[in-house]
Amino acid sequence: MRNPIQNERQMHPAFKELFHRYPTNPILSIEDWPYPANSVFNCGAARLKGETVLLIRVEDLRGMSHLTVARSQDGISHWVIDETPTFLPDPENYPEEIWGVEDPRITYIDQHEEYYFTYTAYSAGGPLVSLAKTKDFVTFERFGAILPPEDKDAALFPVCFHDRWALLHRPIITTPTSSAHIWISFSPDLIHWGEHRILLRSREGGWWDARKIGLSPPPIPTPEGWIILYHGVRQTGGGVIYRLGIALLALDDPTRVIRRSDEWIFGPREPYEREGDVDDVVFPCGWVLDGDELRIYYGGADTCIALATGKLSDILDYIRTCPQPKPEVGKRWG
Ligand code: M1P
Repeated sequence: MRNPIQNERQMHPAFKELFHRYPTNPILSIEDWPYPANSVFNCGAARLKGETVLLIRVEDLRGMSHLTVARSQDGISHWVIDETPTFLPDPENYPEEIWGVEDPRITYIDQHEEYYFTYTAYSAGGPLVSLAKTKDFVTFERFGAILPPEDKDAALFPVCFHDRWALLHRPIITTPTSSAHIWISFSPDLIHWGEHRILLRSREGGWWDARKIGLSPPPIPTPEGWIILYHGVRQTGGGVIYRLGIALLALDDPTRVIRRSDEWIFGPREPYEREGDVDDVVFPCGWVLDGDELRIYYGGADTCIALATGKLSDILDYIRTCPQPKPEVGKRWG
């Protein structure tokens, strides 16, 4: 077994876990699939007519991804999976999808009574952010690419701020340090985006989130602010490790970071997170809030889908103890 020390550290009685893994994880894997494919992993999540709907990234046997829907009454078991791919790349009409569509993040927009989802379109020029919408996860309308490459890990806020929609995303900037940060941008119509600025930076040196960071599921509103979960990546001699951190943004001004965890709050521990097509990855793209229970659906080692649950009240208690980052004043670009 690999790295038993990490297990012991995380299981120490003084370590209060915010998220608890579902005991029979993974909840979905390729063995459940109705058609041949390589792996099923990062998925968006939504509630529709009392059901939980997952929009799941499926990697086919060529290495390219499409999205397939699975539905469940309890959000845990008895998944009904579409018999064939639900949302295939459409490179004839959307050439940016030539090498697949990946990692959807779903936001229900009350004002439009529709689900919008961002996804990574893998174009010949690199990964970029695309947008589509649906009412029922059966028929879909594409808007095409909304941000150029290289950019991914994007999600919409469900409301407008002074008549502008807001988007979190993660461009890769080529700098001497080659770090990647979470940015925020605004749009009058969900299609044309501007007012770009860095929101949250990857840290440096020995930090767990030093190599790059990216948004995980879409932001969730609470009375104390928007909760955002993000993945932080650390480069080690043995490869990369994807872990999760949390931050709180001001409710009326999401460019203002109120709190950010210093520690990661969830990381690869179980075999289905530690070993797979890409080892040591936990990668949520969707979560569902049901009362005080937050259910997080995440990809394990780019190979399966797992579930972890936490209490929103515990998460807020924890966030209140986190440091307040220095404002980004005067550092909008660099
Ligand atoms: O292999 C881990 C993840 O790597 C990429 O994520 P990011 O660009 O944010 O580091 C994506 O390919 C993601 O799908 C994958 O799970």
